[in-house]
Amino acid sequence: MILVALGSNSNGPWGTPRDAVEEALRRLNGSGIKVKKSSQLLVTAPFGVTDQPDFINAVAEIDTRLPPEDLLLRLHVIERLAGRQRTLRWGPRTLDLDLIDYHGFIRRSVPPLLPHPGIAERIFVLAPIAEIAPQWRHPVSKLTAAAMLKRLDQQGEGRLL
Ligand code: PH2
Ligand code: MG
Ligand code: MG
Repeated sequence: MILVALGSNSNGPWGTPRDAVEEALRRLNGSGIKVKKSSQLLVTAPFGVTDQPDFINAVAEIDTRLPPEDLLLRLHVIERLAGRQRTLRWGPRTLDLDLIDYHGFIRRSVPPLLPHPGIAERIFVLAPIAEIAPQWRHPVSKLTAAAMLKRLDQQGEGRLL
């Protein structure tokens, strides 16, 4: 299973954050990539740098024979088309597309790091995965998204708005 997380919290050439995430889902589909399933769009409180607007987040399950490096390049092209400027780490962005899992590959050497290193802390990634792929398990911990969400709750982390 291949999972991509989508996020946006500022207006760009495609409109509002909601518009950007919807347009990104449309653009992901095609030339060798197929969106099999996508989650609801969620409004989420900013994580990390909290002094920025709320995000719209979603996760999509895709199908492709592109290797992870090529897939990452394709994600970056869509981010650029959406007006993404690489400025502040964790700062406001018109579109962020993160490769979360690629068939359970584990790789900590070169980008894309797999699975995405931030999954366990991020409700806005785990909740959509629990929605569209309840059977999914984290490639390292082997926990489902629901189990990982439960852990986060126990740590008193934030919640969806
Ligand atoms: N992305 C970040 C930093 N913080 N917070 C939320 N709620 N959603 C995001 O997608 C997000 C974030 C860096 O990519
Ligand atoms: Mg991100
Ligand atoms: Mg990113």
